[in-house]
Amino acid sequence: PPLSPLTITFGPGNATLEPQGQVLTRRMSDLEGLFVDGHAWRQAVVDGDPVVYTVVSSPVPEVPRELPQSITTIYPGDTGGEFWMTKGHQHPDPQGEIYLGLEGRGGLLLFDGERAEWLDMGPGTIGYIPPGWAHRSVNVGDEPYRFLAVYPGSAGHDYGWVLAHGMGLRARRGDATVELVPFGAP
Ligand code: M6P
Ligand code: ZN
Repeated sequence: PPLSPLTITFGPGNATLEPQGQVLTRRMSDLEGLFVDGHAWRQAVVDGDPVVYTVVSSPVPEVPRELPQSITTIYPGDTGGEFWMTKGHQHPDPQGEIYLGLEGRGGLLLFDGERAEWLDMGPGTIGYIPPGWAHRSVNVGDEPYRFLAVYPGSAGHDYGWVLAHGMGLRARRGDATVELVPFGAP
């Protein structure tokens, strides 16, 4: 049954949504095959398998016609110089999505199979993901990077698409700022 109208509030530090639905924790071991430096990835798994990001959802379910939301927190760090990031996905049912930056410094990497785009994200930035663009978020700062996502409940998550096609670019730790390099570069 559809949900009744409700309010949802940000928890302390914009870290959670209240009421809260599911909480997803992604550790380094969940990100196999995503960092270009596979040796650094494996070493990080052996060295404590850190939490790379969490996703806290509101109670609105991922079902057609509903409009679920979630807060993703990506912790700061890099693996082999590549900034910590989400797995990234494509929507099997191509539909748009919006991200609202809440805390920290991040980036939104978008790839449609040919063109790659990078959007700088921070508190108050709305990043728009058009239908058909795979998306990955990256923490490019020294603090947790948090954003709110709002997306159609029927959009779904295709992670295999990113493994097959890549994301066009990678975000590496540069001298002063983020360095974007071609996806296949070491
Ligand atoms: C955002 C939304 C979610 C997504 C999450 C983590 O909160 O886009 O749908 O699950 O980021 O990203 P990923 O699923 O790529 O790990
Ligand atoms: Zn999405």
